[in-house]
Amino acid sequence: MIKFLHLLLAVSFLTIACSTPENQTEATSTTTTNSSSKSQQSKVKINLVTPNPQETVKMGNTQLVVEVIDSKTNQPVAVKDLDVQVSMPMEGEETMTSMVKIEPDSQPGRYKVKTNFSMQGKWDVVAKIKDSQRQGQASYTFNVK
Ligand SMILES: [Cu+2]
Repeated sequence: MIKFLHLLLAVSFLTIACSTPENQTEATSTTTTNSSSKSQQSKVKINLVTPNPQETVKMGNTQLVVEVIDSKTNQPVAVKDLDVQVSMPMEGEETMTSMVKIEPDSQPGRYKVKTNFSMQGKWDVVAKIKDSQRQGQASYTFNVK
């Protein structure tokens, strides 16, 4: 819907072209049978700290906070490379994506994710760790009003 609006948004909100995530498959393989060089990798969870998914998220600039938790110790852990993709699937059009800026929060293992929900509707946020020693992925959906 609203092609003109999208055009405008593409210009003013740093919206970048649709990028299909190259690998959506989550690592579900068992770590015990991993014969590759990845045997030193440990799994992490990426939890959403704020906002509460039940909360109403408003259109525009927003900040999410995520926390990376080591699955073994259940403790927050700082990671080298957290990647977050923010997108809105559009019917009959290319998926909208938004730029993301990630900054460490005050506590180790917590990260501020700054982005822009440039339109009302459902936005998908996919967080991924690219750290060579840790592996994890999480996705959240926000119903932006
Ligand atoms: Cu849209």
